[in-house]
Amino acid sequence: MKIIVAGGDGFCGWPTALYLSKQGHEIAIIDNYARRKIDNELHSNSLTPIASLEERVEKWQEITGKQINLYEGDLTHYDFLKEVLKKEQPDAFVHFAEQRSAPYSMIDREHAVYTQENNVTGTLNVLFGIKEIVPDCHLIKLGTLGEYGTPNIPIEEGYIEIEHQGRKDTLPFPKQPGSFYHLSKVHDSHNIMFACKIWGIRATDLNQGIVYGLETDETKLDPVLTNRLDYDGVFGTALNRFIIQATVGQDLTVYGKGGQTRGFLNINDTVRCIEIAAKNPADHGEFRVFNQFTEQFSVGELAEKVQKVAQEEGFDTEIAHLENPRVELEDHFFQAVNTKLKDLGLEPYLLDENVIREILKTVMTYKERVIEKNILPQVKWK
Ligand code: NAD
Ligand code: USQ
Repeated sequence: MKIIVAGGDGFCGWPTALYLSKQGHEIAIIDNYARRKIDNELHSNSLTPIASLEERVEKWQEITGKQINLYEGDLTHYDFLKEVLKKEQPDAFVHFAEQRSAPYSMIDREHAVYTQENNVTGTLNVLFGIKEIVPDCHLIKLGTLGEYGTPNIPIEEGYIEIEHQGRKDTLPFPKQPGSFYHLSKVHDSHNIMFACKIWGIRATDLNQGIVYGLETDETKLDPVLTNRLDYDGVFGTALNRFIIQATVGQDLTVYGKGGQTRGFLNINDTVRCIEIAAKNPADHGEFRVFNQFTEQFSVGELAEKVQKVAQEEGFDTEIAHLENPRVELEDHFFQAVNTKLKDLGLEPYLLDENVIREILKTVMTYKERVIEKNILPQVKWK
């Protein structure tokens, strides 16, 4: 298949591009390097040193003989996007290219506006581009499990059957997102659903949980192929962040009570889920939703798991319950359905102590790169 990976310089996109290339698909990456620029803005860095995208792609070709086409540009620039679509004629468009940090979107008005303009406009352009240039192309869009929030009922995959005043219908599952970033994904989902209905576009919305880990078989082939890894209070995510905190001797930062429960998956499952979606495209006019996570944990539970492994490895690791910078439930019901990807063949990598230990050993080799003052959360929701 010919597949465009938009956001292919990022944490999920880079290993996905390599994995799909290894499986024999023809890959083109679009990226505007916004994430690297945000590192400069925040005076932060990836824990791992990351080569330029040109160097990464050259190294991949040197090792495997496989070519990945590169397009430096912004999805919000429609003329640029149209040219790429005309040239590549993709069968699938994998869309990772968004501002993905909830805290970044909550810094101030400018950051909220940037997040929603970047994400919503980029996705609208992709929809119009598919309609005008490649109407058979399957859009595989990264949404987020947080679109649903934390309702007091089980979360279905996209739709729920409702009986109301004696009548029944299957309707989109209610959305109660917890940041301007998560809201941007809800707006995207609505726009995609509408475009499928009116133009017959085929789309899969992957409501992905929090991704942990960093390396895949492909990124491990050479240091130039190493993936980025975020740990700071703005882009670092639970679990990866806890593991890195343990290696530099900082307390694990559980916000509030720590009963916040989320869906999680290993980066090795992210790349496989994308291939499964690509190989099993949605029908024309179908807006298909998969909940892309493999297990659910509370952040308190994760901190305890990391503490145990870190202590076994000789670290003196404590858990700190910080005042929660976010507005969210800290103790709640959470039960989300995740059967559709498994029905299509996903065999999950589950989290155990050895997985945590392996990530911990990898991150230990880079711990001198940690800018410690960036670890504590600075952005508040209120
Ligand atoms: P990331 O920030 O590491 O990568 C995103 C990439 O997209 C970056 O390289 C950035 O430069 C690029 N980009 C952003 N806006 C762009 C634009 N307008 N035009 C072109 N390129 C642009 O993020 P990630 O962690 O790899 O996440 C990828 C996607 O998966 C995001 O949409 C995110 O919302 C979603 N997701 C991520 C996680 C996670 O835990 N990391 C979980 C669920 C969903
Ligand atoms: N949390 C802590 N301590 C920390 C960091 C986070 O207790 O040091 C808590 C947060 O308060 C929150 C939960 O852990 O309750 C998750 O926070 P996170 O920063 O790990 O993840 P989140 O902000 O939800 O965003 C991440 C990605 C985003 C993706 C989302 C999937 O950055 O791109 O969409 O995970 S989900 O959470 O399922 O919506």
